[in-house]
Amino acid sequence: MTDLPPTHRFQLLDTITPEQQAFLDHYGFLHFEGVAKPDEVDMILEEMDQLEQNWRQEGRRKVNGVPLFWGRGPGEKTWLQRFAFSSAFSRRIREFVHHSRFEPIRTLIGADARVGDQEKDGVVINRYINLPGSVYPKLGWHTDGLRDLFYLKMPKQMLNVGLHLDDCGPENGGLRLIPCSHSQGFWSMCFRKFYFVSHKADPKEICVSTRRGDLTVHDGRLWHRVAQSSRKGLASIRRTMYVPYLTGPYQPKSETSGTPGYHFLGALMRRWQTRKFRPAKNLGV
Ligand SMILES: O=C(O)CCC(=O)C(=O)O
Ligand SMILES: [Fe+2]
Repeated sequence: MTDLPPTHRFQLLDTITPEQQAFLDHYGFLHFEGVAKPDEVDMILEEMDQLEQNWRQEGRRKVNGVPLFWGRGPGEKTWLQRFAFSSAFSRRIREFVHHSRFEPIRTLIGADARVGDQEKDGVVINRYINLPGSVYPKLGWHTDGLRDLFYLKMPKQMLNVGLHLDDCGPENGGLRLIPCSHSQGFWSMCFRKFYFVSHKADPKEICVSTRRGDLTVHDGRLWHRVAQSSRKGLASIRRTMYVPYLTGPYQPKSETSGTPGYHFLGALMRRWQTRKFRPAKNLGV
């Protein structure tokens, strides 16, 4: 149990404190303030621009079998809205995600946990924008654990670690989650919401208002969504970087790896979402 309200923000120290552990056990998530410094966030944003430029030149649609989400952005060019395996292609991002300050987060997941630079979807960077043609203005209700089923595994307890690269208050959409929903059992995890299709606000949800550089950790069984911004265009940009910490056998992906099943579902849904807007053939997957 914890006496703290679900909107409480912690400082990341050398270890996870008993208070932080109790908060995570109870609510299913933790929010740490100012974990990345402003120049580190700038560095990640620069690396993203470089990766986008390289992949656009190569005409890349997938990395290690995982689709890149090309959509429309503020300019004329197609705009990359989901970067997979970013740390495998950027030395500076790789060095950052392996920094010793994340040790308490890593050991929270397991004494032998590792950053999955080459596994699952790698270190993913999401770039949301609200404008016509955006393939990623929002993300419907889901738990991250159920994705494991597509990897033909029962969902294990897993924690999802996200670095927030923009200031984002409720008016800009952002992360909404239902505190304590991680402990409601398998039935609720499967059927409480219509996976990825439902976007409706829940009376029990809270908005995770973030500042640039904040870190959140959420239990993979927790129900969450990303709300659409009430702003339009450039002012609605929201960027997040998710770092997979994995345990168990090492299962690296390569360019010959197949596309995970849930990405076919996602591609269909993005097409549906952007059906009225088809400016170029090379959008989507
Ligand atoms: O962008 C976010 O904060 C959440 C993204 C998310 O839930 C996901 O990719 O599974
Ligand atoms: Fe998620």
